[in-house]
Amino acid sequence: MRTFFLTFVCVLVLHSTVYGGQWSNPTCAPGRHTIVHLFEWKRSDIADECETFLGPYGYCEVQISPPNENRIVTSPNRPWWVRYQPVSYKISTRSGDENSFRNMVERCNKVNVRIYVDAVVNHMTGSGGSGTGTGGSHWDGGSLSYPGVPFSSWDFNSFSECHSGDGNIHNYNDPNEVRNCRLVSLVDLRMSKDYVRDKVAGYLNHMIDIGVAGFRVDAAKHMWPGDLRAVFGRLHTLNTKYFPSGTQPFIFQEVIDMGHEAISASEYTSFARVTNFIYGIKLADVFRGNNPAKYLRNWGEAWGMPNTNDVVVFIDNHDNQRGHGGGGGVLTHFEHRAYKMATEFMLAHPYGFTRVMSSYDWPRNFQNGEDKNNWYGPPHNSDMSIKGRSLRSDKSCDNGWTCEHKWRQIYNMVAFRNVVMGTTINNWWDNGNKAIAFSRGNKGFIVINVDNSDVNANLQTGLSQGTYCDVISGEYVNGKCTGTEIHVGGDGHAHFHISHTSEDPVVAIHIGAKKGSARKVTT
Ligand code: LAG
Ligand code: CA
Repeated sequence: MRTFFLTFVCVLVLHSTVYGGQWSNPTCAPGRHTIVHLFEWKRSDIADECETFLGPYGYCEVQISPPNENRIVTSPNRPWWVRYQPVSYKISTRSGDENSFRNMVERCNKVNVRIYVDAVVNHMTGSGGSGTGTGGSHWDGGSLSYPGVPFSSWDFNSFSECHSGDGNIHNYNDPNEVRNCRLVSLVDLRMSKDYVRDKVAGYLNHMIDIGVAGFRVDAAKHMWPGDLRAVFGRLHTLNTKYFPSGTQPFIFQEVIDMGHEAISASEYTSFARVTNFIYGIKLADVFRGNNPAKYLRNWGEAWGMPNTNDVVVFIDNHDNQRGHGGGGGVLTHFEHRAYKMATEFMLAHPYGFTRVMSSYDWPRNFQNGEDKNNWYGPPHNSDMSIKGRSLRSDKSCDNGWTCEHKWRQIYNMVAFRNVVMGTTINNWWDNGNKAIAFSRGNKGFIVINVDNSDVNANLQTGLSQGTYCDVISGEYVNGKCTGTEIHVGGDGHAHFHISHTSEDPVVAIHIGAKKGSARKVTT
């Protein structure tokens, strides 16, 4: 009897290891599978971008910079990071006011592109100082007064919750300190209080009702999983003007877990997704040629990463591309050749829910390994308003905006991912070193050469006979390939020659860019 009971319990435990929580399902329109982070963009530019580019090219959704009122810092002059210092939950920032926000949400949803909001709810401004925020609300970081919400000193963690001595976080091996003390001196909300939970949920619900489809939760590691669950439990389902009734928002939590701290990402994955920070670090190693690409054969959970349904993956984000939040070492647009390869691999591979970064340029200034200019805000006009992104004829951006999401090699792989979704990796090939290839079922095939010799090989693609357009060197338009053509024979084989000195040593083909059939960017 006892053995039976124990077995029964064990089976139950095994079965309860299900992946993907209540808020883990991406809320994309059908056939779309990738987020683009339009870091610091103006609302009106995002709306235009949804209509003219993101909709037609198959992106699922935009992660937008925090829309709520923030502190104004003029020394240094309007750094990007002030957007992570909330003053109130009024929608009013340099990116736009509530009207422009509503307009953006409506126009993007109409063309099947969703909006995910970067939610900064762990803290308010830095301690000390006072002033007026971007929406005209007063704030005082000394007396802890934020009348725009309103929050007062009762709503913040104090020395009764935080025992670090000076109130700041120092010891990342103490979960209590990480969650109840101040992150880089930012005044820490007491989320154990119902009042605070209600105010935060009220802010998120306001945006859900307008039509947003999900949230990136900033600094989630610095909040108790139970508190977050309690806030998420108060959220409305999505606006039925755009979504089936009963749809839950998609939530991914920023938990920087490199595997050597007391807090682990797994504390958060039973209810929503987490950002996978190890992912970009490991791929940087491979695509800089420091770890042979052949090892990517079992890329995914086998590399010590969380379950595929529990993560959002990315090559770089707005923090680690400039040495903040989890540090540097990742590939960025500054290292464009390896960056494109890593992004192409990410989008071709089934692991995780993918996010593409879209940045602006800044003049890096390294002194003793540290970039002294990593505070630079977005391109701006002389009155400090954010500059619009102008467009060049090849779709790329100007005015200081990098727009990685509009690089042909990247947006064509966003479509590749849509077209092959639901298939597994087959027909793996490698040269025993740094050149690899694989198919996604019988729908797509990619060859990547990180090696220092050419790939010159006849490979099994798994695809049906015909002529395919390589979507890295060009694309499929008006029935023609603007780049290289790849001929797949009746036996599924095709010949690939990829020079190791090419700027883009990659070939990718899929059934949505096969000559003679309909062009497809979604399914
Ligand atoms: C994050 N993770 O949990 C981001 O990875 C991190 O980049 C965010 O900080 C943080 N959450 C808070 O949302 C960013 C900048 C910081 C900046 C902070 C507040 O990385 O450098 O701090 O936003 O604007 C700045 C100064 C600090 C100062 C603080 C308060 O850099 O020196 O103590 O403001 O005044
Ligand atoms: Ca906290």
